[in-house]
Amino acid sequence: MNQDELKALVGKKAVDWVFDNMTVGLGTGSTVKYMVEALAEKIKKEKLSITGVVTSEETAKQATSLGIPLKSVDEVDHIDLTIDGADEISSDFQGIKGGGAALLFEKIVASNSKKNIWIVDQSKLVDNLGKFPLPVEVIPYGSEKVFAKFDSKGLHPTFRLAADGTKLRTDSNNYIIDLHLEQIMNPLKLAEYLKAQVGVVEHGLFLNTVNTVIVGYPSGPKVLE
Ligand code: ABF
Repeated sequence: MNQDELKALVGKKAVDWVFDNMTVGLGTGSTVKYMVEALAEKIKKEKLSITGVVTSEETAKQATSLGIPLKSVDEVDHIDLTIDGADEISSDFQGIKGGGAALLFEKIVASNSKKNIWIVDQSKLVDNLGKFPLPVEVIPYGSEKVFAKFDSKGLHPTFRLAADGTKLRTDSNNYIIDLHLEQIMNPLKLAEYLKAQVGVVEHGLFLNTVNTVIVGYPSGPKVLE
Protein backbone atom coordinates (compact mmCIF):
# COMPACT_ATOMS: atom_id res chain seq x y z
CA MET A 1 0.00 0.00 0.00
CA ASN A 2 1.30 3.48 -0.83
CA GLN A 3 1.05 6.43 1.57
CA ASP A 4 -2.19 7.70 0.02
CA GLU A 5 -3.84 4.31 0.46
CA LEU A 6 -2.74 4.23 4.11
CA LYS A 7 -4.25 7.71 4.59
CA ALA A 8 -7.52 6.59 3.00
CA LEU A 9 -7.58 3.53 5.25
CA VAL A 10 -7.42 5.54 8.48
CA GLY A 11 -9.64 8.32 7.15
CA LYS A 12 -12.41 5.80 6.56
CA LYS A 13 -11.81 3.97 9.87
CA ALA A 14 -12.12 7.17 11.91
CA VAL A 15 -15.78 7.70 11.04
CA ASP A 16 -16.59 4.56 13.07
CA TRP A 17 -16.37 6.91 16.09
CA VAL A 18 -19.04 9.26 14.71
CA PHE A 19 -22.65 8.77 15.87
CA ASP A 20 -25.99 10.50 15.28
CA ASN A 21 -26.46 14.03 16.71
CA MET A 22 -22.71 14.53 17.20
CA THR A 23 -20.85 17.81 16.71
CA VAL A 24 -17.63 16.80 14.97
CA GLY A 25 -14.45 18.85 14.63
CA LEU A 26 -13.05 18.43 11.11
CA GLY A 27 -9.27 18.79 10.95
CA THR A 28 -7.04 19.79 8.06
CA GLY A 29 -4.72 17.94 5.71
CA SER A 30 -4.61 15.20 3.14
CA THR A 31 -5.59 12.36 5.49
CA VAL A 32 -8.54 14.33 6.84
CA LYS A 33 -9.75 14.82 3.26
CA TYR A 34 -10.42 11.06 3.09
CA MET A 35 -12.18 11.17 6.46
CA VAL A 36 -14.48 14.02 5.38
CA GLU A 37 -15.43 12.07 2.24
CA ALA A 38 -16.20 8.96 4.30
CA LEU A 39 -18.15 11.03 6.84
CA ALA A 40 -20.33 12.58 4.11
CA GLU A 41 -21.08 9.07 2.79
CA LYS A 42 -21.94 7.80 6.30
CA ILE A 43 -24.23 10.81 6.95
CA LYS A 44 -26.08 10.14 3.71
CA LYS A 45 -26.26 6.35 4.12
CA GLU A 46 -27.31 6.34 7.78
CA LYS A 47 -29.30 9.63 7.60
CA LEU A 48 -27.31 11.07 10.50
CA SER A 49 -27.75 14.53 11.99
CA ILE A 50 -24.16 15.82 12.26
CA THR A 51 -22.77 19.32 12.71
CA GLY A 52 -19.22 19.92 11.52
CA VAL A 53 -16.83 22.48 13.00
CA VAL A 54 -13.93 23.21 10.67
CA THR A 55 -10.29 24.12 11.30
CA SER A 56 -9.50 25.76 7.97
CA GLU A 57 -11.01 27.34 4.89
CA GLU A 58 -9.68 24.35 2.94
CA THR A 59 -11.75 21.88 4.98
CA ALA A 60 -14.76 24.22 4.99
CA LYS A 61 -14.78 24.19 1.18
CA GLN A 62 -14.62 20.38 1.02
CA ALA A 63 -17.24 19.82 3.73
CA THR A 64 -19.63 22.35 2.19
CA SER A 65 -19.26 20.79 -1.26
CA LEU A 66 -20.21 17.43 0.29
CA GLY A 67 -23.27 18.87 2.06
CA ILE A 68 -22.00 18.57 5.65
CA PRO A 69 -23.72 21.23 7.81
CA LEU A 70 -21.13 23.52 9.44
CA LYS A 71 -21.05 25.84 12.44
CA SER A 72 -18.22 27.86 13.95
CA VAL A 73 -16.74 26.80 17.28
CA ASP A 74 -18.57 29.72 18.96
CA GLU A 75 -21.96 28.63 17.60
CA VAL A 76 -21.93 25.20 19.25
CA ASP A 77 -22.28 24.34 22.92
CA HIS A 78 -19.41 21.82 22.70
CA ILE A 79 -17.62 19.53 20.26
CA ASP A 80 -18.11 15.82 20.90
CA LEU A 81 -15.23 14.56 18.79
CA THR A 82 -12.50 16.11 16.64
CA ILE A 83 -10.73 14.05 14.00
CA ASP A 84 -7.51 15.59 12.68
CA GLY A 85 -4.20 14.72 11.12
CA ALA A 86 -0.72 15.27 12.54
CA ASP A 87 2.80 15.76 11.28
CA GLU A 88 4.58 13.81 14.03
CA ILE A 89 3.39 11.75 17.01
CA SER A 90 5.89 10.70 19.67
CA SER A 91 5.79 7.43 21.59
CA ASP A 92 4.12 9.27 24.51
CA PHE A 93 1.35 10.61 22.27
CA GLN A 94 2.63 14.19 22.01
CA GLY A 95 2.25 15.77 18.60
CA ILE A 96 3.56 18.31 16.14
CA LYS A 97 0.87 19.80 13.94
CA GLY A 98 0.66 22.78 11.62
CA GLY A 99 2.41 21.54 8.50
CA GLY A 100 -0.76 22.68 6.78
CA ALA A 101 -0.52 26.13 8.45
CA ALA A 102 -3.84 25.57 10.26
CA LEU A 103 -2.44 24.95 13.76
CA LEU A 104 -4.21 27.90 15.44
CA PHE A 105 -7.76 26.90 14.52
CA GLU A 106 -6.83 23.23 14.96
CA LYS A 107 -5.73 23.91 18.54
CA ILE A 108 -8.81 26.05 19.26
CA VAL A 109 -11.12 23.26 18.02
CA ALA A 110 -9.11 20.51 19.73
CA SER A 111 -9.11 22.34 23.07
CA ASN A 112 -12.91 22.62 22.91
CA SER A 113 -13.42 18.92 22.07
CA LYS A 114 -14.43 16.18 24.47
CA LYS A 115 -12.37 13.67 22.50
CA ASN A 116 -9.57 14.02 19.96
CA ILE A 117 -8.60 11.40 17.40
CA TRP A 118 -5.56 11.76 15.13
CA ILE A 119 -5.37 9.82 11.91
CA VAL A 120 -1.94 9.20 10.44
CA ASP A 121 0.04 6.91 8.19
CA GLN A 122 2.84 5.05 9.96
CA SER A 123 5.49 7.51 8.75
CA LYS A 124 4.26 10.04 11.34
CA LEU A 125 5.22 7.92 14.36
CA VAL A 126 8.56 8.96 15.91
CA ASP A 127 10.41 8.30 19.19
CA ASN A 128 11.04 12.00 19.89
CA LEU A 129 9.44 15.06 18.27
CA GLY A 130 11.46 17.50 16.24
CA LYS A 131 12.53 16.09 12.91
CA PHE A 132 9.45 17.79 11.43
CA PRO A 133 10.00 21.58 11.59
CA LEU A 134 7.93 23.02 14.45
CA PRO A 135 5.45 25.64 13.14
CA VAL A 136 4.99 28.82 15.21
CA GLU A 137 2.25 31.29 14.22
CA VAL A 138 3.28 34.93 14.72
CA ILE A 139 1.64 38.32 14.26
CA PRO A 140 3.26 40.05 11.22
CA TYR A 141 4.04 43.24 13.18
CA GLY A 142 7.36 42.59 14.97
CA SER A 143 7.81 39.16 13.38
CA GLU A 144 11.35 39.96 12.20
CA LYS A 145 12.29 40.66 15.83
CA VAL A 146 10.73 37.36 16.94
CA PHE A 147 12.62 35.61 14.13
CA ALA A 148 15.91 37.20 15.24
CA LYS A 149 15.25 36.13 18.85
CA PHE A 150 14.63 32.52 17.76
CA ASP A 151 17.75 32.64 15.60
CA SER A 152 19.93 33.93 18.46
CA LYS A 153 18.56 31.14 20.65
CA GLY A 154 19.72 28.56 18.12
CA LEU A 155 16.21 27.48 17.05
CA HIS A 156 17.07 27.54 13.33
CA PRO A 157 13.99 29.52 12.17
CA THR A 158 12.69 29.97 8.63
CA PHE A 159 9.64 31.92 7.49
CA ARG A 160 7.09 29.63 5.76
CA LEU A 161 6.81 30.81 2.16
CA ALA A 162 3.81 30.68 -0.18
CA ALA A 163 4.10 29.32 -3.73
CA ASP A 164 4.89 32.81 -5.05
CA GLY A 165 7.85 33.17 -2.67
CA THR A 166 6.19 35.68 -0.35
CA LYS A 167 5.66 34.93 3.32
CA LEU A 168 2.71 32.56 3.67
CA ARG A 169 -0.38 34.05 5.35
CA THR A 170 -2.52 31.80 7.58
CA ASP A 171 -6.35 31.91 7.63
CA SER A 172 -5.89 34.54 10.36
CA ASN A 173 -3.50 36.50 8.09
CA ASN A 174 -0.51 35.77 10.33
CA TYR A 175 2.93 34.40 9.42
CA ILE A 176 4.40 30.98 10.24
CA ILE A 177 7.98 30.60 11.46
CA ASP A 178 9.19 27.00 11.28
CA LEU A 179 11.84 25.89 13.81
CA HIS A 180 14.23 23.25 12.46
CA LEU A 181 15.20 21.55 15.72
CA GLU A 182 15.83 17.90 14.71
CA GLN A 183 15.11 16.73 18.29
CA ILE A 184 12.88 18.27 20.99
CA MET A 185 13.87 16.62 24.26
CA ASN A 186 11.63 18.79 26.48
CA PRO A 187 8.48 19.73 24.52
CA LEU A 188 6.72 21.20 27.58
CA LYS A 189 9.62 23.58 28.34
CA LEU A 190 9.82 24.66 24.69
CA ALA A 191 6.03 25.17 24.54
CA GLU A 192 6.15 27.40 27.62
CA TYR A 193 9.06 29.42 26.17
CA LEU A 194 7.30 29.92 22.83
CA LYS A 195 3.98 30.99 24.35
CA ALA A 196 5.82 33.54 26.53
CA GLN A 197 7.27 35.38 23.49
CA VAL A 198 5.36 38.59 22.65
CA GLY A 199 4.05 38.30 19.09
CA VAL A 200 3.71 34.53 19.14
CA VAL A 201 0.05 33.56 18.64
CA GLU A 202 0.36 29.78 18.94
CA HIS A 203 2.76 26.90 18.22
CA GLY A 204 2.44 23.43 16.76
CA LEU A 205 3.25 21.42 19.88
CA PHE A 206 -0.01 19.63 20.77
CA LEU A 207 0.72 18.24 24.24
CA ASN A 208 -1.62 16.01 26.27
CA THR A 209 -4.28 16.54 23.58
CA VAL A 210 -4.99 13.32 21.74
CA ASN A 211 -7.02 10.41 23.15
CA THR A 212 -6.89 7.96 20.27
CA VAL A 213 -4.47 7.57 17.36
CA ILE A 214 -5.44 5.53 14.30
CA VAL A 215 -2.36 4.44 12.36
CA GLY A 216 -2.41 3.12 8.81
CA TYR A 217 -0.34 -0.02 8.22
CA PRO A 218 -0.37 -2.26 5.13
CA SER A 219 -1.95 -4.94 7.38
CA GLY A 220 -4.78 -2.51 8.23
CA PRO A 221 -5.62 0.36 10.59
CA LYS A 222 -4.26 0.06 14.15
CA VAL A 223 -6.04 1.88 17.02
CA LEU A 224 -3.75 3.17 19.76
CA GLU A 225 -5.26 4.55 23.00
C1 ABF B 1 -3.16 18.69 9.94
O1 ABF B 1 -2.70 17.47 9.45
C2 ABF B 1 -1.94 19.52 10.20
O2 ABF B 1 -1.75 19.84 11.52
C3 ABF B 1 -0.87 18.67 9.66
O3 ABF B 1 0.03 19.47 9.02
C4 ABF B 1 -1.56 17.77 8.71
C5 ABF B 1 -0.74 16.62 8.29
O4 ABF B 1 -1.56 15.66 7.83
P1 ABF B 1 -1.51 15.04 6.38
O5 ABF B 1 -0.18 14.36 6.26
O6 ABF B 1 -2.65 14.11 6.46
O7 ABF B 1 -1.68 16.12 5.39
O8 ABF B 1 -3.91 18.55 11.02
